[in-house]
Amino acid sequence: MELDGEQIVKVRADEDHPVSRGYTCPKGRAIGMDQHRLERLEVPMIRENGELRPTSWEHVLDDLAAKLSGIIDKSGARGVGTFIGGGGFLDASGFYSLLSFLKTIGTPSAYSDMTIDSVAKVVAAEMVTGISGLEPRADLQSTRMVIFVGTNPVISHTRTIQMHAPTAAMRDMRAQGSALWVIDPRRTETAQRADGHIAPRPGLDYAVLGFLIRELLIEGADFEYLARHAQGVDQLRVAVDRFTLARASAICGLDPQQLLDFLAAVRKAGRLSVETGTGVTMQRAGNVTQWLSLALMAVTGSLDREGGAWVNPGRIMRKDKMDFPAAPEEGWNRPGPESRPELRGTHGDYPCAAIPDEIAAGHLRAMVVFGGNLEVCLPETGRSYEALKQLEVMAVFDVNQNRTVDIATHVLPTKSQLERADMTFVTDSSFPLMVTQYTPALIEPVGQRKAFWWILGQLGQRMGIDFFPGFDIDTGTDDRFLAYILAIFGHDFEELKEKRLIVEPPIIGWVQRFVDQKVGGWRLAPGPLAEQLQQLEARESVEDSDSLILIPRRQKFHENSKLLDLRDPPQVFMHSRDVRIAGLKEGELVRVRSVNGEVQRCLKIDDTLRAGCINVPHGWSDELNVNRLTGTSEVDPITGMVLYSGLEVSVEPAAPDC
Ligand SMILES: Nc1nc2c(c(=O)[nH]1)N[C@H]1C(S)=C(S)[C@@H](COP(=O)(O)OP(=O)(O)OC[C@H]3O[C@@H](n4cnc5c(=O)[nH]c(N)nc54)[C@H](O)[C@@H]3O)O[C@H]1N2
Ligand SMILES: Nc1nc2c(c(=O)[nH]1)N[C@H]1C(S)=C(S)[C@@H](COP(=O)(O)OP(=O)(O)OC[C@H]3O[C@@H](n4cnc5c(=O)[nH]c(N)nc54)[C@H](O)[C@@H]3O)O[C@H]1N2
Ligand SMILES: [Mo]
Repeated sequence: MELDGEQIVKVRADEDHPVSRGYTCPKGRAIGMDQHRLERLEVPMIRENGELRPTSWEHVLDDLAAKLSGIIDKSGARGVGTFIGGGGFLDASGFYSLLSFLKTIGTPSAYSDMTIDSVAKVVAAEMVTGISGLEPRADLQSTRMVIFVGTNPVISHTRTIQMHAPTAAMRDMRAQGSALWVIDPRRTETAQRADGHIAPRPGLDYAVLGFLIRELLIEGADFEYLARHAQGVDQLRVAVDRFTLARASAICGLDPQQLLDFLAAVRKAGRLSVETGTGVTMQRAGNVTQWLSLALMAVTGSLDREGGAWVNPGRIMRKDKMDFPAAPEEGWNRPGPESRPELRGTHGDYPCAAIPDEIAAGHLRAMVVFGGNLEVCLPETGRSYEALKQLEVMAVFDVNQNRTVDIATHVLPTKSQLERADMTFVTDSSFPLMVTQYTPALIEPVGQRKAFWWILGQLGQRMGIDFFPGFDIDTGTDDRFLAYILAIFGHDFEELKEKRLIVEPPIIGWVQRFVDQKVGGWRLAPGPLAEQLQQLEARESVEDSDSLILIPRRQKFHENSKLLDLRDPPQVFMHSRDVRIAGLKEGELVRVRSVNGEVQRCLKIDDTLRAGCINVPHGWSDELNVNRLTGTSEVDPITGMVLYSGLEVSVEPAAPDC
């Protein structure tokens, strides 16, 4: 960062950085602009007599602590809920603090992005491997073939493969002889750089994977490996039996030759890694597709093996050194919240779809929102946003003003990324390398912003609860808090602080040992998933439907609800064929409708989309919010995940110009 006093003038890449290799993405480059936004939060605020007003830290903390304690005394701990969003996951100390808060007060009302993003991964991994949330990762140096399903890393960069320099990494991989294939109804920026692209009708990827598995189990599977390390091979064979070449190509709307070419590429590679993204986890068949992607890796003898996919145990947590039990075949799950018992909890969370009902039932009376923009990210905006307004306490910890802050009762401005010392921690097990990086604070906090850990610690003192045993918040600093977390996991902070970046070689084989010893081999056909696959057959039509199918897409200059650059306006993207059929014109204002609501945006033709699909990218607020179209009632029966991909919508003209 080039600084002029406290002003960020320029962001440049570090050419010598072993991970980024001199690359930055638009999100990183916009960090200065984000820091200096006009609408940033600088002082605490409190709602009194219906109005949100600036106040002192003393007053906001006293009031919030008294209200939270009152709710816990009267309705029990479940009355206090938490939500952690994208801004919270990036703050190592903050994330750890929120977990301590949840655990110490003992509330089950934990919500997060997990259940509106990729909870299918958590559950499918539990069922197949016994380990929750395990994400096999391509080894960029040695994987022979990478199949991207429903992910566009050239734009999104993260969450799936976490490619820090995606185009360079893909170029290097192809140069070293690895094959890159993409399954996506859109010819994405990633697909344009791959060896092959399959564009099935949305939501039917499982048929493509099912076809590959079916054929490999006839010829090309690693049978010796399966005999030693897997169970349920016969049940898997039965489950995918209906995906013959003819049927799979008909229901997916594909040329059979494409599937044969794909199969030949898979057989040639031998080992491979399947990287799935939100295009998979947000669709109706999310769990099943996730399962079959794990099964495809197992069938090719690629899971946790050289040349295939490895599993990062996290450089800080080191799951490979921990002793924990394997999840049962049905996965870990706990009862759902009382108002929506059918929405089972997963990974310590209740599904976000339950929030409006839990508030209406009076079970959820306070929400602590850490780095999440609930107005934008939750399904069925009308219902969710109105419900949040009914809360007695809506405490928002953020750095910027937005429509979630507008309805808060307490606003607690926290230090931004540049104002706090921090380290990679929460998501380190999904990195493509075993790496930890420390960064000191670069600038002083603006206004009265405080560290999240400090704010929670202060609340604890007022509530008579110690959230951080052994840590003195009165003398604490960001560095001391990081040292406190690292000590819990047996690491030395001083070493990290001095080196700034520690990279270690990948650890391969630890999951295999776990699965052999504690599970008795990969469970290739978990009962609940085989049942879901069976049920999907009823929806498999070989006819093109007349409805348009809404699918997600990330924008390059937008980071969820953060607009980074006006080059990315709020548009609806449609194929020219569909535009013609609907009698629309590019550049006009269109109204997109679903059974849940409507949204109006400007129309743009995009022939990289498969005809029949439509994109209304997420991240826009208020009238432009795509979540006006999504719902809280149709949810996945196993995970409680809402349908963000695969929704039927219609489009009509609204006005000749935007
Ligand atoms: N229809 C539809 N809905 C979706 C999606 C979709 O594709 N379609 N995507 C879903 C997915 S995958 C996700 S992850 C969610 C994302 O939903 P959110 O997690 O709500 O995502 P962001 O918009 O990134 O919100 C981050 C918030 O954190 C704040 N913030 C940024 N930095 C900091 C910080 O350092 N400290 C604090 N305290 N706050 C900070 C920002 O100002 C912002 O208000 O949305 C989900 N919702
Ligand atoms: N620039 C930018 N980067 C981001 C974000 C952002 O908002 N902007 N958000 C961040 C977050 S929170 C997340 S979770 C990640 C998400 O990262 P990704 O999962 O890579 O998200 P997308 O780039 O939307 O890619 C999803 C792809 O799925 C495809 N798709 C939709 N439906 C289907 C389907 O049924 N089958 C198949 N096979 N494909 C389908 C879409 O066409 C799209 O190309 O990105 C992160 N990075
Ligand atoms: Mo996400």
